[in-house]
Amino acid sequence: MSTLVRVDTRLRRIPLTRPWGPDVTEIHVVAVDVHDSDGGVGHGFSWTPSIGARAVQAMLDDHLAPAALGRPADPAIWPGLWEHVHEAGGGGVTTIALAGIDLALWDLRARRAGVGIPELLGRRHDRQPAYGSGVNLHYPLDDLVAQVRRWVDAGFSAVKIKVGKPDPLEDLDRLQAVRAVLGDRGLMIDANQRWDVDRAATALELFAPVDPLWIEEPLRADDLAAHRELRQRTGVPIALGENVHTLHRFRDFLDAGVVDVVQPNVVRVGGITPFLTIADLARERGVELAPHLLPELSAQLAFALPERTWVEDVEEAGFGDLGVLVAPSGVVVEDGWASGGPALGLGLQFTEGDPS
Ligand code: SMN
Ligand code: MG
Repeated sequence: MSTLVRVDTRLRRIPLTRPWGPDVTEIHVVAVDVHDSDGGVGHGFSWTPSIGARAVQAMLDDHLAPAALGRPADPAIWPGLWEHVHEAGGGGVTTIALAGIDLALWDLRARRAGVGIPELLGRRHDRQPAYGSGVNLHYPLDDLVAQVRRWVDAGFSAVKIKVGKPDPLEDLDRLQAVRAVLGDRGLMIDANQRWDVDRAATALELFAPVDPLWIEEPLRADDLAAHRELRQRTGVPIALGENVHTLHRFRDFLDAGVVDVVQPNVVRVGGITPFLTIADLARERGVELAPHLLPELSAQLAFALPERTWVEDVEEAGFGDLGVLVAPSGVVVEDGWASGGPALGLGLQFTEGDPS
């Protein structure tokens, strides 16, 4: 087995075509290249939309890269690297940074095998269903309705919009306008941790006429006790996981029986290696999995999972759409389905761009 001889990182600031909020005009990627003793190179990345990109890069440069050198160039080094940085937190900056190396090692492995990631993992689907999604709480109602029309015209069978306005009656107005455009297509709603238990229970009762498929992150993702309480007060399926960083914490939520759809973000949990373990755990517990965001990567994993898995397609947020990839990933979202995949490796190599 070859060993790691070099790890390079590069921070990229990526302007968004349309801001995700008044203060979110760009997102951040730390491109990570690993080099092994046989001259192989793997390309991975860490991603953090608005908070902590320089901290992630420092975690990689100061701690993960030095600890990785000399170890086998294989994703099996994940537990040792996690242990190494755990003092700084079991999840968060540590796992986001670790994902950069893990993804690069999977890329290297797939390139060596001469296949794309879905084939390396064992492809089981040519396509998986995709839903249209937008960071749109700040959109005026007309813009929101126009966005939902675009998704309907593009052939999506389900869409997700934000809720969590100070007045839930305003959310209800927006939801009713969206429902009128959607007909009986699926409507997921996402509160991005904005409510407490009382507000969540009240809002969900109010929203019953629009029949949401799931409520995503109704409460602070750290607060398991609050989720237990909300579970008693609503019948709306609960989705969460984009702010849960470890297998252990996913297990807590699953064992408490408070989650219907788990949504690990492959980068935030530390890469493909832990993502697959979390997917196994969800399957064991009979709970649906819907990977968070990063469609060009999440779709590749969904193609290799046994179950039908939603792929989230956030408008104007794919790396290809944002023009930062050396070559297209090969993942295509069309007529409400994700299909395709890279011919070789992960297919997500970032252009040089401006140094920070
Ligand atoms: C979301 C989170 C982070 C970045 C973009 C979008 C959102 C989602 O919560 O679930 O899509
Ligand atoms: Mg969300």
